[in-house]
Amino acid sequence: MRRFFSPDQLRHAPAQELHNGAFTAYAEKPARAAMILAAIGGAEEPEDRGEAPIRAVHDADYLQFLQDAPAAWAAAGRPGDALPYAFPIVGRRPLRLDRIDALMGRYAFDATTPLTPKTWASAYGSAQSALAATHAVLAGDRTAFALCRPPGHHAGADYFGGYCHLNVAAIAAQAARDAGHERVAILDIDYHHGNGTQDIFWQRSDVFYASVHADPATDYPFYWGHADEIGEGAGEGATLNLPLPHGTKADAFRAAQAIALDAIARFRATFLVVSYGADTWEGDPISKFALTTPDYAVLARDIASLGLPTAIVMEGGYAIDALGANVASFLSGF
Ligand code: SP5
Ligand code: ZN
Repeated sequence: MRRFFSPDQLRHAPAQELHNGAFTAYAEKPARAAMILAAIGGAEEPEDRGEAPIRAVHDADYLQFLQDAPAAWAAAGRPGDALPYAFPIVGRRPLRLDRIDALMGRYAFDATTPLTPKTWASAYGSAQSALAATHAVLAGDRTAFALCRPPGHHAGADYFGGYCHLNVAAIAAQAARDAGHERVAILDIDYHHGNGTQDIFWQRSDVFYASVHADPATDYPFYWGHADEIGEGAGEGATLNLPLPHGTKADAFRAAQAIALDAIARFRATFLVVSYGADTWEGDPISKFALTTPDYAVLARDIASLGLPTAIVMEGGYAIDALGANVASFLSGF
């Protein structure tokens, strides 16, 4: 299987994140990618396909903000990484504001995801890796893997958060649509619900979004991913949420994934994007499921049995020492 990764993806390295009211080490660190690369035997550098396929998913003003915000933060005299602290939840309307703190709150949905001067280069490289894997599959490969880091599934068309800036799964799915696949599915098996991916395709009938994740009643991102969220308008029925409780092991996870795969088959998708997170692993430091390393090969075989051309993009997974083995196990099942 071809694998893609750009060295630019190592450059985003925030010092700290706000976690439960205190600053702790940033969990989504560059070493994650290094560990995966070592375990899968390296990766090819993606071709640069430019901003157009990113603009097909994200708003132009948001992309400009991601590129400009770190310099504006520094110009305001701030020494560290950029973090928001005020959000337009009440009385939201399209104001044109210039102060960096107003912009940070406008484009962030949480305060866990610092921006640095290198963030754009890394997020851009992550998107190019997703596009390279997608195009490898469009050109005839059965599957391809994009080592996306930073991850993407919490980022919406005009917002960042949850360690995500550009929604690499959505960019991949849209690229498959634009290449002629009329019905595309995204299977999201990261521990967390992919709120950004869901929002991007919420009202669309051409991209099916199915997610197996920790119940948002107990877990981040809380406000999305409940079982009654099924899409709206033309998109009604094209979103499927399968929340699971703390302690979930392979059998229950596999059964939920089977429901998602069955729905994807009934949707008659001709192209599949998998958002793969290894944060469902039993030893993950920020999660509470109990999958084992060999379980990922079983899940992958079930996905492969759909028989669809499949682009796999990396999402979360924070147990650094086990991350390489978990990803290698998953890829071995295809
Ligand atoms: C892509 C993905 O898996 N994003 C997960 C975002 C979860 N953010 C909320 C939990 C924050 C936990 N912070 C742990 C800090 C350890 N130093
Ligand atoms: Zn996650």
